[in-house]
Amino acid sequence: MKAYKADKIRNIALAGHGGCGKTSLAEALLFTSGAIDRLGKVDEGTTTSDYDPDEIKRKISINATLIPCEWKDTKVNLIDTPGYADFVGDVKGSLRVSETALIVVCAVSGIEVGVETAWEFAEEYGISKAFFINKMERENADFYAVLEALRAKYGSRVVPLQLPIGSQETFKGIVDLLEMKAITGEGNQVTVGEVPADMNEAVGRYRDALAEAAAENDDELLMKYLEGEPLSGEEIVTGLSAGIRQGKVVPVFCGSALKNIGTAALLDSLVNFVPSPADVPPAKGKNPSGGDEERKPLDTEPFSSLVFKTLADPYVGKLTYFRVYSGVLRSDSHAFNSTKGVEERIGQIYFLRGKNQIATSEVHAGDIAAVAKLSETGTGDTLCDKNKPIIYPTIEFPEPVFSVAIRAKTKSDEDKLGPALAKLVDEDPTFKYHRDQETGQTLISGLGEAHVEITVDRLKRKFGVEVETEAPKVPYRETIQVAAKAQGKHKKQTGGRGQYGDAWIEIQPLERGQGFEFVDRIVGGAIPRQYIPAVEKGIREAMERGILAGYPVVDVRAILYDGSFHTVDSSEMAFKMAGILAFQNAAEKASPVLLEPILSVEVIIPEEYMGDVIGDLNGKRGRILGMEPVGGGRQKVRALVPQAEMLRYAIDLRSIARGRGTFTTQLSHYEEVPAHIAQQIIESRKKEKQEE
Ligand SMILES: Nc1nc2c(ncn2[C@@H]2O[C@H](COP(=O)(O)OP(=O)(O)OP(=O)(O)O)[C@@H](O)[C@H]2O)c(=O)[nH]1
Ligand SMILES: [Mg+2]
Repeated sequence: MKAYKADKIRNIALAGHGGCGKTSLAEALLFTSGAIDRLGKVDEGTTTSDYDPDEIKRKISINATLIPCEWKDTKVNLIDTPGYADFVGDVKGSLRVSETALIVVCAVSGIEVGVETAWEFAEEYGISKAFFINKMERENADFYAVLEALRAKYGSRVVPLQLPIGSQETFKGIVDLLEMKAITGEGNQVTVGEVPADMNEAVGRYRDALAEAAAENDDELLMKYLEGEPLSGEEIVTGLSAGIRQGKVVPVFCGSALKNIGTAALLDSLVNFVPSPADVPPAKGKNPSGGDEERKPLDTEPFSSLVFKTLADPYVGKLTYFRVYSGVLRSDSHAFNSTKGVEERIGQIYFLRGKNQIATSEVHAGDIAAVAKLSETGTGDTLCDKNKPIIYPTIEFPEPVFSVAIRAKTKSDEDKLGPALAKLVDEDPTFKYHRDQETGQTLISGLGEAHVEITVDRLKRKFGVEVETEAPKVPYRETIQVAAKAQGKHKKQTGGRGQYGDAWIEIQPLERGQGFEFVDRIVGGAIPRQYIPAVEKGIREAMERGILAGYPVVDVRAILYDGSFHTVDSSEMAFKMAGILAFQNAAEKASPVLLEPILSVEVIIPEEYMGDVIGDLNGKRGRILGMEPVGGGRQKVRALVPQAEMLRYAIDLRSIARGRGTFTTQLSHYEEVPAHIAQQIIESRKKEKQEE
């Protein structure tokens, strides 16, 4: 593949709801453009884009995949993104480096949450948008219903450039509303003919909408239009191109990815209408001293690029995908990672098509490529010319919201686990892991159940590490409610030298969050100085072991006020034992209770789900603190909810709010567990201990 210049490149991310046909469309576009000579199928695991074994197994896209094709001397860099919400990280990264979001909508299901998400991200990045209404040949496909729903939701700037000829089983092609021609047939085997007579009314209506949208982007055209003069085809094209580039016009295309109908016309439109990297404003960033910088999309500017994806390969190493904003990068050279302030050696540069790597000697401004084995560079970093550094804003990824605990199956798995997890974090910015100090579990976290499951699969497949998963443990704690005094006496006389330690303590409850306090009130040498730290050590050890269910005891003051010793038999060891016994004896009398972590939760949902969300949180023993509108018809609900009830909230919220909700949690404080629930926790903990 030759290296293209900016004005001959189109960077287009395919986004949309899960299963709307993005991958199938990408495959059809590749086939129509002649990039591949067999049309693969998602259901057979043979597409160019879904080549990853996890994707083939599940028949869904998990990773963003780069699939360039060439059409009319233009390179169309398609990036196929996943539709399933768990993998939204790659959607963000891909849209960030594209000029256009081609949002695929199912002609049967219409606007689903994945459509809304894609639209919102595209708005956030200020890039052009276009719709492709897919599955036109399917039963119940209804182009006009979907089109009007899109116009109702996103405004009259949403205009079709095409109308379907036939529908469902009779769907056979499209009418090009600009050329006023019928284009029928499969792939690039198309016939151009007259507009069918029975479509005149619809064609007239939507051509009008098109002219209106075109006129709105050009004052001269607008005058003409308002005076009732018809606009020429050329004028409409000029007005529309400008409108699409500025995001003021959102064109709608249609077809069938499965039957490969409409793809040649779509490629024509993408080449003709959506912006090239040369059509958009210069890329903005900062220089390392904090001042503003920008780069024009020209080969003559200093090199600059943004890393939007990293793939961890156990054999080849790391593969770094980057989008060039300015200048040229050559194979076997160097680049400066301005985000981290380190120089990277650049080896062979590749254009990628699915898993196929096509070596290239250079990559130009506006294009997308990949390079292997960078040592420090991660997703979101800027790579640039060391002498002209610029730092582009990094990519913001959603925080993980769902965790499971993992346990290595064997000792050898255990040894490999740490490094493997670190590599997974490199390739997936929405994945995190950490060891919970209190429960001792290793937790892995992602955006949902499927995400976490796939990560476990990846651990095994890519790094040969097998783990078992289990529910995260809640880090309960224990405390006391009233003060109590007790003696701890450790005395043993078994031949030779004996052991003797004797301590009297009082324990008192402290405020929540105060931890542990030790007070030494020994007077007159009842316990020799050197043994007092040993008593404290014993108390601390007993607190770690717990009273009721083996959870650490917190918020206690222990006062050591009396004791006795033996000149020969006393030792540090004996006084530590005395401390342990004293605490255990006192704690039993101090009305111990179980404490649980309470999370401060914020949920953002469209207004219509507010009642259900609040009802559900109440059912989870939550306390609603308040709600407030946050714009876009959405509400933020704030609540305090026990962590034990929130372990699967990512899944619950998705079903309550049909994927339209987000939430964050943060540890707030510890509170007493209600008695009946505490009883269950204590019982199950006992069982656990017996099994150990
Ligand atoms: N009838 C019909 N089915 C289609 C069409 N396009 C895709 N499909 C089917 O829809 C299913 C999902 O297609 P994909 O191409 O994997 O959809 P996707 O949008 O890439 O899905 P995700 O990557 O998981 O979000 C597959 O069974 C396809 O065969 C189409 O035009 N018509
Ligand atoms: Mg897909």
